[in-house]
Amino acid sequence: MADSPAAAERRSAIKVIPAVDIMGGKVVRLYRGDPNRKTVYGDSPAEAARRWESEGADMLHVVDLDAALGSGRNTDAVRGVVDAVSIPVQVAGGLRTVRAAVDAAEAGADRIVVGTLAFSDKESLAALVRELGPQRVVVSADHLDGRIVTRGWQSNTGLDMIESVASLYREVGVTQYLLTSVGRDGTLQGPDMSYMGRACQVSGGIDIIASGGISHERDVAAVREAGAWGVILGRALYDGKITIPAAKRRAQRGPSADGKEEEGDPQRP
Ligand code: AMZ
Repeated sequence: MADSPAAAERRSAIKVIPAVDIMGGKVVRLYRGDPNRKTVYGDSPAEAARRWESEGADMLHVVDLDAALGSGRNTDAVRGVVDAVSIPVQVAGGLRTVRAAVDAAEAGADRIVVGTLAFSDKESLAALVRELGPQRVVVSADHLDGRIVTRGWQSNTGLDMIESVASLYREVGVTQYLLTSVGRDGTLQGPDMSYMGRACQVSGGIDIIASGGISHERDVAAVREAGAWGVILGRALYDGKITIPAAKRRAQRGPSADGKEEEGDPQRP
């Protein structure tokens, strides 16, 4: 579907969004969401958040992994991130009731990300959208080969991801989506362009944040070209394979950004 001029303008530079995933109070990355394949990157989520802000991040994506997996909560650490930075922060993981999500918003989260609630309780999702407004509610469409997974990615709902996004847009008025390719997450294999592109085609009225597999700045240009509104940087950022300034350059549309695209691009392994 063609963008309106306003939507095209809005999409001129996509948002570069580092992830701060928290487990046991520490900053971690998982491999394909597997809690047994965890890399610890630091003891202080707030410190990581301040670093990404100082390097130019547009906003932050904070995930309470223990809450998403049902193994605890990192409420203070999440609050520490929200309080540490002045850029917008979206908070994810374990927000499974309207009350919990609204509480997180009232504690300072600019946007609330819900996965399990969105795909198990449409009424509550609608209530949340009414309460906070569509700009502050992000549905996490985490998928394995196009099927929605929930509950820390341990449960495959069998729901078709593209159809689900389309129906939540039409029926509930959700306009913000995080699209995580679970099979790519933490693998540095590059984004899943096929599902990404299809999700971006659902409607010009929705914003898609691409997540999972981003390994190089050229991946940022690829998801931008597919129509994404934003991109999550995870393991590649923590491993130093990508920097925020480089990602931001590729996040811009236009010849000056694209003209440099081939410079120094190593082959992905
Ligand atoms: O890595 C995982 N196993 C994982 C993860 N990163 N499981 C869930 N999540 C994230 C989702 C989403 O942002 O990408 O947690 C959020 C969803 O949590 P919930 O509790 O709303 O389903």
